Amino acid sequence: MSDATSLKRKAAEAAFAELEEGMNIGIGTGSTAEAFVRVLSEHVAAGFAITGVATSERTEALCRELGVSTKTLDELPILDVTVDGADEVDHDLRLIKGGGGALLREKIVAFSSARMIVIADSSKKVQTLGAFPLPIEVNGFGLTSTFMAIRRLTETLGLEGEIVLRKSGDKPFITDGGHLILDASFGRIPDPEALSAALATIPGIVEHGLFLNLASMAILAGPDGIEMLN
Ligand code: ABF
Repeated sequence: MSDATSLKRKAAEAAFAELEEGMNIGIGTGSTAEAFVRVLSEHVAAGFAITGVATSERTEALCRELGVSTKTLDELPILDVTVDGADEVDHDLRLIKGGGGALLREKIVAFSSARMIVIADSSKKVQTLGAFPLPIEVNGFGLTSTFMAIRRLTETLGLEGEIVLRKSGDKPFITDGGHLILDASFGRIPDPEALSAALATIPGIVEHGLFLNLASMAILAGPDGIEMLN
C-alpha cells in the first residue's frame, strides 16, 4: 500500500471511529472518501449497521459494489454526519472542494447533516485558501455573460488569475447535475466569506467549492500521525 493510500486509510479509520451503529451518513466523493467506503464496508461485513447517502453516482456505485446500503437524500433528508474529502482545509475549517466535480451534491448532503467530518492527508492543510483552483459550477446558459460577471466581481475583490472551463478530454466536463464547471485560479483567497457572498449574486452560478460553516472536524493524516482540527 503506497504512503498516500495508507494515509488516506488512516484518516478514514479515524473517521469511522466517530460513527455509531444505526447512523444515517453522507458519503463523499474522491479517493479519500473511497478509502472511507472501503473501511466502512469491512465493518458492515462484520455486522455494523449503517445507511449511507452517496454524493455522486461514482460513490453510489462503489457503495453498491462493496455492500454498503444506501438511500437517497429524499429518503433520508436529515443525516447524522457526512464524511467527505477536500482539496484544501484551513485552520478555521473552511474548505475548497469540488476537484472531483461533485461539489453541488456534496454541499447539499453536508448541509443536510448534523456534522461534517473532513478526511484528508495533511498536504491539504493550508494557511490561506486559494492555491487550489476554486471550482464554480455554472448552469451554462449564457456562459460568456456568467464568465464576465465572475471576472468583473472578483476583480473588485482584488482577485485575479485564470478562470477556465473544466474539460474532460476535449469536451466540457459535465457534472452529475448536468452543469459545467469553471476553475478559478485566484492563488490566494484572503476573504472566502466575501467571495462566497459575491458569487451568490450571479444567477448563472449554481454552486461553488467554498465550504464555509459546514465542517465540524477535519482528520488529517500525515507521516507523523493523525491531526484533528475541531
Ligand atoms: C471530494 O474529494 C471533492 O470535493 C474533493 O475535490 C475531493 C478530494 O479528493 P481526494 O480525496 O482524492 O484528494 O470531496
